[in-house]
Amino acid sequence: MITHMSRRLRNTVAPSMKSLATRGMASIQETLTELVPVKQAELVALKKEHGHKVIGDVTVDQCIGGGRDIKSLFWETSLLDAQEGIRFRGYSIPELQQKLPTFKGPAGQGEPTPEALVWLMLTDTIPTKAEADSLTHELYKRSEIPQHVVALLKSLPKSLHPMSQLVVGLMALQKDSKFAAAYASGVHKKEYWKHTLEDILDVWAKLPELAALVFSNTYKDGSVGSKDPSLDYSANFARRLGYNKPEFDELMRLYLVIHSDHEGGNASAHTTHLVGSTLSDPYLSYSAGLNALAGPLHGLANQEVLGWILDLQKKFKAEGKPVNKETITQFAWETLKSGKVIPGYGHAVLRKTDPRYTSQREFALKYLPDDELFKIVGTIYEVVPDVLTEHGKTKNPYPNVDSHSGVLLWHYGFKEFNYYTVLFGVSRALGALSQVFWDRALGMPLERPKSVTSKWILEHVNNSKSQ
Ligand code: HAX
Repeated sequence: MITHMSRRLRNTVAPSMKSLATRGMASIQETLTELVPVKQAELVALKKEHGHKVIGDVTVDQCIGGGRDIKSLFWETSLLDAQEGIRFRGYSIPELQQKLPTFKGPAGQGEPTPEALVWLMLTDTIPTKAEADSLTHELYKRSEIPQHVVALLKSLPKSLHPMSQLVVGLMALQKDSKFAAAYASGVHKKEYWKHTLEDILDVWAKLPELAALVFSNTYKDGSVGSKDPSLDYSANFARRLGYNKPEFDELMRLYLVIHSDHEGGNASAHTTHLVGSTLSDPYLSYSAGLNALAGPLHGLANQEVLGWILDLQKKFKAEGKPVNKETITQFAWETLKSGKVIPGYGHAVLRKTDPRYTSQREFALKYLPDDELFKIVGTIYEVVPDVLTEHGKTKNPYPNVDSHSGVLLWHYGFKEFNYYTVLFGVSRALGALSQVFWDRALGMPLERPKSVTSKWILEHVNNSKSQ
């Protein structure tokens, strides 16, 4: 309904842009210039008409239990359903694969590009191939990293976790924030979004470069592979990391698309949004989001999964036993009994197998069906849900996105698994900062929910009982 309203309003608000946008030739900046007043008007109408209506209650359990399912965040770019999984602007992952432009051409000629998905998340419209390509070009133009940041990253100890190195690099880039400069010069709040967009495009463009530098500084000689303007965002990222195979480029496209956004309540997205709500610029906001992503219950789970599988293999090899359903079951119970979680399983919202897991499994069935670790991941899936169900604690015994990503990378020789969360970090910027753009464009306020004490809760429930 909102999309229809957008189209109707768009036709009246900016007739001069209509012809360009209709022909699919407008740049991302031009398209958003047309769209922002439309979405602003829609939000005003939504608040005016429905602002007073109730969309949920809060229980004491929710208040002290991590806020599960409390509907108090506004997030436009994606929506997560507990049973079905994620939809980006209304499209499931298989639908994105059918509809979004690819590197080679229109939809269907391989994996969609993350640039095409970004266009969709920002504009609520499936881009033409020309539009997606224009964004690829825009990002390529902005990808250079200043020398002071290169030198800073080189000065860091190799033993500093790659995620911490990435955050240090991003924070150092903040010196060039166009939003911070515009704010300091007293720009009118109506103009914030334009400077925010500039920063966001810069951050997206430079993150793969930073990530490649972090990779090389940590594991290689500090030099990165060369980039090529005829390639897309994902293939250039792969080249910078030292990978040169079209199949790996396809994996990178899939990886960057599926990790980009998972509605607003996950810790990395929420943190980015929260920090951004103070008018911290996108560099500061997303650095905070990366710090949240670096926790083992969130993005770091992808490195933990690989470690878990390798430990399992090592243990049974040493004992002269095969890795099969029985030994994996034994290992899973040992993990649980030692007070640890089984990484890659469970979710705060999902109650079924994560469709991001399924899309990676389909990729593996297509490109690496006989890979040893892939087969182990399949066997883990056959036994761990039953183990977790018998264990009786987790609300969702099924695999999440992190349970599959590492083995795909490993197959292509990408074995530095302490680095895997950095790849997630490059991807999550796409969704979290698309929303930060809309936060600024819609003038979203400082985020400041109410906290209460245990004493307040007791008084409140006792008073409610007596009423
Ligand atoms: N292994 C063992 N125990 C688990 C578990 C798992 N995989 N998943 C949940 N549990 C336990 C919880 O630790 C909790 O135990 P306590 O009552 O002792 O605290 C209990 O089951 C209930 O938890 P829940 O309500 O099912 O899950 P939460 O919403 O609290 O937590 C987590 C969701 C993802 C953090 C959780 O499932 C987990 O720790 N999974 C393993 C780590 C992981 O894979 N994280 C990545 C998640 C996806 C993501 O964000 N990627 O970036």
